[in-house]
Amino acid sequence: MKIEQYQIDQYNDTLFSRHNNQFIFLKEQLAEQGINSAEVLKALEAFQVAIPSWALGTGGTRFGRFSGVGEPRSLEEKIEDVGLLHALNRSSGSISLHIPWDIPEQAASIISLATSLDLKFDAVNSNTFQDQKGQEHSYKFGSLSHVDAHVRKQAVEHNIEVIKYGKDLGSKALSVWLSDGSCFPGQSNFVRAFQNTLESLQEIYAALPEDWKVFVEYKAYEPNFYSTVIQDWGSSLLFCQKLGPKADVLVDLGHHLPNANIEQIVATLMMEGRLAGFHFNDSKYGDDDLTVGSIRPYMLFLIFVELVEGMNRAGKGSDGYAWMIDASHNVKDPLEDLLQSVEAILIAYAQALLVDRKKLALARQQNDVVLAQQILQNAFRTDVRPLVRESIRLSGGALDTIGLFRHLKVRNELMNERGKLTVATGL
Ligand code: LRH
Ligand code: MN
Ligand code: MN
Repeated sequence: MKIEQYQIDQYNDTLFSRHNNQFIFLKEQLAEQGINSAEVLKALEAFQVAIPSWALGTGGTRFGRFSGVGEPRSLEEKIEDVGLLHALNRSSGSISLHIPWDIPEQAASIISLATSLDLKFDAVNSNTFQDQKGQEHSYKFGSLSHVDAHVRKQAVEHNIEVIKYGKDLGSKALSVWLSDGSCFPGQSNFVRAFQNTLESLQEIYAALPEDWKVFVEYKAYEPNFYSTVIQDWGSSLLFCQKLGPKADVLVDLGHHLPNANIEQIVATLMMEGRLAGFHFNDSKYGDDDLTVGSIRPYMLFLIFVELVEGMNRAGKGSDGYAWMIDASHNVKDPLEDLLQSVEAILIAYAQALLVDRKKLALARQQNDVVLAQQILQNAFRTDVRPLVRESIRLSGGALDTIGLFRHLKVRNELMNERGKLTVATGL
C-alpha cells in the first residue's frame, strides 16, 4: 500500500477553502502581535520526528496484548508503514531501528526501499535488556554493569555490532538504554556498577565512527525497582562528560520520577550543549508511553519553550537534534496514534515559536510574574492548528492526516495485504 500524491492533493482540494479561511484569520491575528507566520511555517516544515520500528504494531502490557490487524511482519513492512506516515504528514522522515528486533541484513535493498519513500535511518538502538536465543551469557543481573566481565564483554560486542548495522544504513548515532540496576537493597554496589558501566561504555565509544554520536538514555526505574545505574539526567550527563564530546544525553519524557521539572532539565542540558534529543511520549503514572500531548500538553509546550530558546542560543536548527516518538499503543491503531503524536509535537513547537521572547525577558527582568505567565499562556492558548496544517500542506502532506488515513481505508488495505492475525516483531 502506498499513498500517491494525487490522492493527497484531491483530498486537500475538498478541505482547502475552509482551511484557508482559518489560516488567513490566524495569520492576521499573529501579524497584529508582530509574528511573521512565514518564519514559523519554515521552522515547522523543517521539523522531522523519527518513528521507532517498535511502535508500528500493537504494544501490550504484562497482562496481555490485544492484536490489531494488518501489522507489519517484517522490517520492510515497518519501513512501508513509516512511508505511509511520512506521505501523510511529511514530518516523519526517518525510522529508528532496534537490534535485534530488526535485523537489517540486506542493507542495500533496505536503503533503496527507504529512499523510495523519502526516509532516512535515525539512531540505531541496542538491546541488552533481554536475552536472545542462543546467547551465551544472561542479562538477568545486568549487562554493561554486570559483575562478570564475560557478560560485560558480550554486551559491549553487541553494541559494536549494532553500530556496524547502523553504519551500513547511514545512521549516525547509537542509542543506549540500559535496564541495569538492582531489585533489592544490598544486591548491587552502586559505585562498582557505575564504574563497570563506564568502562563498557568507553569501549563502545572507542568503536564509534568519526561522525557518530552515542546517546545515553536514563530512566528512573523499571524493570529494576530498587536502583537503576543510569537513573537520571545527572548520571547520564556524568557518563557523557567522562566519555567525551560524542556522547550526549537522551531525554525520554516517561523516564522521570513524578512531577520532575523536565523543562528545567532540558534547559540545563542545552546550556551545557549536551542534549542529544528526545523520546517523546506522554504519561499519567510512569513510563506509560501514551500518545504525545494526550495527558500534559502544557508541559510539552513548556519543554518546547526551552528547546526553542536553547536552539536559538546555540544557533542550531531543529535538525541538530534527534527527535523521536517512543510510544506504545494498546487500544488505538498504531499508525493513527503516531499521526496524533507527531501533530501534538508540531502544535507544541508552533506555540513555543509564538512566545514573545523580548517581552518575556523584560517581564522577568522586572519580576513581573503575572506578565511572564501571561506571555507563555497567550502562546499556549493560541489555536495554531491552521499553521501546522498549512506547513504540512506546503510540504505535500494531507490537511487532515487521520481523515485521509480513514478515507483511504489504509488499515483495511493493510489487512488485505498482510492478513488479520499479524504480530509485529519487537516489544
Ligand atoms: C525504555 C525505552 C528505551 C528502549 C525502548 C524500547 O523504557 O524507552 O528507549 O529502547 O523503551
Ligand atoms: Mn525511550
Ligand atoms: Mn521508556
